[in-house]
Amino acid sequence: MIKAKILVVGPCESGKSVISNFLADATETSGGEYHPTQGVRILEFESNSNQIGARSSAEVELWDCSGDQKFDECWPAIMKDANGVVIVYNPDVPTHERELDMWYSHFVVQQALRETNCLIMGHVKPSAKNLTVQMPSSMSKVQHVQTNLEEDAEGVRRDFNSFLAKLLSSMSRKQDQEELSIIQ
Ligand SMILES: Nc1nc2c(ncn2[C@@H]2O[C@H](COP(=O)(O)OP(=O)(O)O)[C@@H](O)[C@H]2O)c(=O)[nH]1
Ligand SMILES: [Mg+2]
Repeated sequence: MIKAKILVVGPCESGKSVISNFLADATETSGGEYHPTQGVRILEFESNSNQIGARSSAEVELWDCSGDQKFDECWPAIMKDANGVVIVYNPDVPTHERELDMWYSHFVVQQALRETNCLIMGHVKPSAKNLTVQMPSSMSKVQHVQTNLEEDAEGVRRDFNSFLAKLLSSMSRKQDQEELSIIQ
């Protein structure tokens, strides 16, 4: 089975750990209190979702990273061999908007990943007021979804699965090309 390493990055307290737990079906034990992630947490799960016309059965490794930039020394190790990146931010926090470019440039552009290997989640918490954020022009081609676990949890899973399906098909195309180039 194909294995995908997907990083979940973005500003502190945007909801990266909550979303990662939800996608991996891990039980939430924090009881609403905020526990900042130290460095990185790795969640593994198998995905068998049925996206039309695309293969999406895979082993997924979600790397739920800390939003604290004091861990930036670990970033090269974390990024090694990553296939995809999910950037989570809170549209209600103005500083998050300014941070987006930094996360995108470090984790996507500098890793030579393509726009299609990245998904941006504007994660809406129950108290949210501001829901629309203008993406920096450098990220205008990246898929941007709004996630709301309280009101539409299955929508979050659907968005992630359709991103995963696209990611897997691009990974298997790349694998086929590499195999072909070995034979030739
Ligand atoms: N009620 C509710 N709380 C949330 C939601 N998403 C995040 N939170 C809370 O926001 C805080 C930060 O979330 P967390 O996932 O730990 O942020 P991270 O720093 O990006 O990993 C935590 O206290 C969560 O309980 C949500 O969808 N609903
Ligand atoms: Mg966290």
